[in-house]
Amino acid sequence: MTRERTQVGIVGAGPAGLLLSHLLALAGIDSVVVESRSRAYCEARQRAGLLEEGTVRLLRAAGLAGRLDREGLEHGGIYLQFSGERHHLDFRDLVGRAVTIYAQTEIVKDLIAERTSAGAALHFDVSGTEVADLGTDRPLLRYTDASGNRHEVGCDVIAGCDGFHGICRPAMPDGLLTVAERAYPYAWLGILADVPPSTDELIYCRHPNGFALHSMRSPEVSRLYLQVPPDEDIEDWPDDRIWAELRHRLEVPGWELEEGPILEKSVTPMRSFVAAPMRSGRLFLAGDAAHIVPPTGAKGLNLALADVSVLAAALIALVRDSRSELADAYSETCQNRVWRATHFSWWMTSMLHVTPGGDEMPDRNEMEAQLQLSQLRYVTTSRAAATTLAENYCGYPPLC
Ligand code: RFL
Ligand code: PHB
Repeated sequence: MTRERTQVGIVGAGPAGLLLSHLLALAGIDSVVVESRSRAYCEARQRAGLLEEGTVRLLRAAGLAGRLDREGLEHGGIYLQFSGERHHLDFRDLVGRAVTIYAQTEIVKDLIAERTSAGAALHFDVSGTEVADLGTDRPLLRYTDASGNRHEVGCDVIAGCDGFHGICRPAMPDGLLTVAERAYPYAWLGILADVPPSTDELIYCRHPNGFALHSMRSPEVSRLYLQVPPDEDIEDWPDDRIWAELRHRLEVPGWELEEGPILEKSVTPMRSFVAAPMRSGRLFLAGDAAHIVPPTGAKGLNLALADVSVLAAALIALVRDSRSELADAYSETCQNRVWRATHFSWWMTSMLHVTPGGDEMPDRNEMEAQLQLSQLRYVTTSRAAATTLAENYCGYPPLC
């Protein structure tokens, strides 16, 4: 076993762990990041695509926005579609803000490139990650590297940035965490397609067959989603069926959906999950390790990076200046934003998805449909309601 020392041990090289390592380095604090997947896997994993303005500013302030500023697509609003009509919500007019399309894969690539060129301790393909002695002021991070050598890193603090299925949340003391959770009776089938987007801004669509979303990755590549049952087998969705269903749900008179080769497809179940507190002694959780939202509000990545901006400031004060006020306030500071995003994501999800099983319960189905349509008409005709959606979609409270 090789014994080492660092100031902050970071589990997970997703957007949260990588950005934390970078922000700490800017303040002269060293960290060790361990990641169970390969670098290639982390850089290719298809996930989020939409950044709030505050997230873009955070990345810019951290010196990470060179490519984002060149390649990101700024959107001043979204389309909401229902009953065969497409309505535009203009965020610039409503709240004076915009959002940016820039894929999570690209943020991860930018961060890995920066960390690697800075000579950071960033270890991919590790196994057997463990955290121990969390109640002491010298917690331990253990892992086996890609060559099979076991390491033990003595840390001042450990940051659990290891996603929903990681090891850090389960390592919190028994009985400490309060968990709020909701699983939804549907999933998203997502595709990445080699075809220019058929829209200038994202289309969120409620259809009797279920939700559909037209998003994008670049002027050349489209990203689209369909609501499907939670246990759906991707094998039941050959490419022709996917395009036919997307055409059907997204149809409006005078508009055509361009089709192209499907580069990737997958099914993602949806859940809301919030664990608190996000800290126990010298272990801090950030991002999906502490909370998950359904993707309808495009909040998961933004929340993860917002956590990290709060956590970086708290750890700099704690580790460099021996001041604990920000660390003591960390969980509560984050939870305010987390719950706002959790509510907004649940609300958008409930307004746009169709609960399965309606054939057996036509009254319930009719009630759900009419409530959704009423809410959608309200949001697209009342400036007050549209402003509420815009303010939340663009990020509330604004990050900086
Ligand atoms: P991640 O990205 O899951 O990274 C955690 C990392 O930890 C590693 N790991 C371990 N490493 C070492 N040892 C262990 N024992 C480990 N266990 C796990 C994992 O391999 C992984 O690399 O969490 P992080 O950094 O908190 O980032 C969160 C975001 O990835 C997530 O919230 C978003 O992708 C959610 N999301 C969206 N968020 C948005 O803000 N806007 C969007 O438009 C958006 N769209 C989406 C989404 C998520 C989706 N899926 C697939 C869940 C669309 C989809 C379809
Ligand atoms: C995406 O582009 O992947 C995306 C955009 C908006 C969402 C969810 C996902 O609400």
